[in-house]
Amino acid sequence: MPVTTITTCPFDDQKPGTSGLRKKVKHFQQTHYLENFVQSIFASIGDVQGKTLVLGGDGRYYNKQAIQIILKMASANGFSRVLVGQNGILSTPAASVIIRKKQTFGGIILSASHNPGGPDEDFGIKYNTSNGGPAPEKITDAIYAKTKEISQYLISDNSSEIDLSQPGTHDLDGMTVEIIDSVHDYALLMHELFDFTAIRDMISQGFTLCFDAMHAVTGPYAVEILENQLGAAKGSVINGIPKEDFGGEHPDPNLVHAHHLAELMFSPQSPDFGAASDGDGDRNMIVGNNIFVTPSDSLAILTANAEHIPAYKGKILGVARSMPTSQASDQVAKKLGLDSYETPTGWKFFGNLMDADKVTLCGEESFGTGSSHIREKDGLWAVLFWLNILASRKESVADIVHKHWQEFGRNYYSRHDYEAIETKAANQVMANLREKVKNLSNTKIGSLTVSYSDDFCYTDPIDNSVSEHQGIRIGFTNGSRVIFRLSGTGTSGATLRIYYESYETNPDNMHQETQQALSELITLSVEVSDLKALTGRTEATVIT
Ligand code: G16
Repeated sequence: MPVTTITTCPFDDQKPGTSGLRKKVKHFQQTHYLENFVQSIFASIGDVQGKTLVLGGDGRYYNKQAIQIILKMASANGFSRVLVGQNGILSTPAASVIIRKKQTFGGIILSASHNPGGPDEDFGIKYNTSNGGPAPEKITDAIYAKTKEISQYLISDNSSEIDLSQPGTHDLDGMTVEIIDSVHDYALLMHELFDFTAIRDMISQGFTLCFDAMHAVTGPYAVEILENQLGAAKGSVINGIPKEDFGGEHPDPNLVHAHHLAELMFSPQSPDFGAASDGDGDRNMIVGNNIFVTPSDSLAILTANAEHIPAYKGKILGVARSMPTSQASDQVAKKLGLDSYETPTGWKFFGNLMDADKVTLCGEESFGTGSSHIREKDGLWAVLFWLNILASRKESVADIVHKHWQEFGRNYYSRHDYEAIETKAANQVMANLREKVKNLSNTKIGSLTVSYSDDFCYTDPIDNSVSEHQGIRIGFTNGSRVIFRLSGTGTSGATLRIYYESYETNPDNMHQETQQALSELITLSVEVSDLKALTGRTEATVIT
């Protein structure tokens, strides 16, 4: 086998963040940069000899080149087979489906998710283990340790490129490369989980929808499932062709970046249902005619309505949310007698709970919702879950949400992001807060009394692993919360995220404007954190 051993030196910035390693494309294109990280993955996941790997990405700029490099390295490191999505395309949830279905050793997903793409934008890489989920911290820590001591990597010196454009099988120095249909296995699983007949009937009776794929990976999946299989009118999927630069836009499904969809849903021309997904297809935004469903509410509503979905009826083992996600799902769990869990930010923390049959549904405020059908969040799955509920309840999105609030109370929720802050200043904000919260309990801030405040530390109930410094929490006696944390996915400077939540049970107060309802918390958060003095910032960059 023509294996070449290349001598290299460590880079000091290859610590995986919340979801793998994300950097600018040009950073990844530095000599040996990608290769060092890939070799560090292979060195950290056990014996790869004779094993099968899944490989694909969200189609962003540099996806195809990276795939050719990784194939040559997989071959040189001893993998026997790699399953690659056609044209290098695999949404993150589809990769998780394939890893699980084909029982592969693991998978490499190339994506910077909701971050912009293009030669001057972002690229990313992460490893998922055999359960189909993002590698847990013990593996990402091991990968990072390897990146700091790497001195060589292995790569095939075969100069030919594998044709990714057609399904088929190729040989790469004794390793089989199988180019597979990117959509097939995923669509099959969705068909097993949801009542396609009921959804198709609803659509044939005039129900209308708009799905914004944001020029990203979900386009082909959404066209196949929503238009071809469920009968939505042609053109119901917009921006459905994946582009390497996502059309120059930011493929992040929220009211700011999916504003065309938002404008449509709040106009007289609104269809009955709107949704969007992100760069790699794991996030979702749900919008009804004149109503935006917060991701936290969406998780709570899916949990409360699981009985409408045959595959989930009577089968919800528990529900988990990340710490900054609103407590709306806790209210549902309490009423339904389900266990609920609070984990740090990042999907990797849900995997252990699902593998141990503790939870079925989970979600994050950052437009991520999913279930134990895979080990990733799943944008289109959430859309189909909603469509199935709508087909079963025969009510509008707005009616379902309003009735939910009446029954469980409303958790007003918003996140304010302060992007590209100087890293030193952002670290100072967090360091000061860490000291401050030690002495806040029982004190009054404005009209509110602090009930608890801490730096969130999580002990995994399954393997007892401990994750510290997962965000500063200030909880008040009336159920409100303010949370501060630094993003682990950004690529320039630091992003400070401040999360706000208040809980309302009085039906007369359930229809306030969100920022208004949270205004006291917003003001006090800026004061408590000395934000202006330390960062010079007075306004959030993005509010979701
Ligand atoms: C952000 C979100 C997290 C999410 C993570 C990865 O992380 O806040 O909730 O788990 O992105 O999501 P994706 O894979 O869709 O990018 P952070 O650390 O930037 O807050």
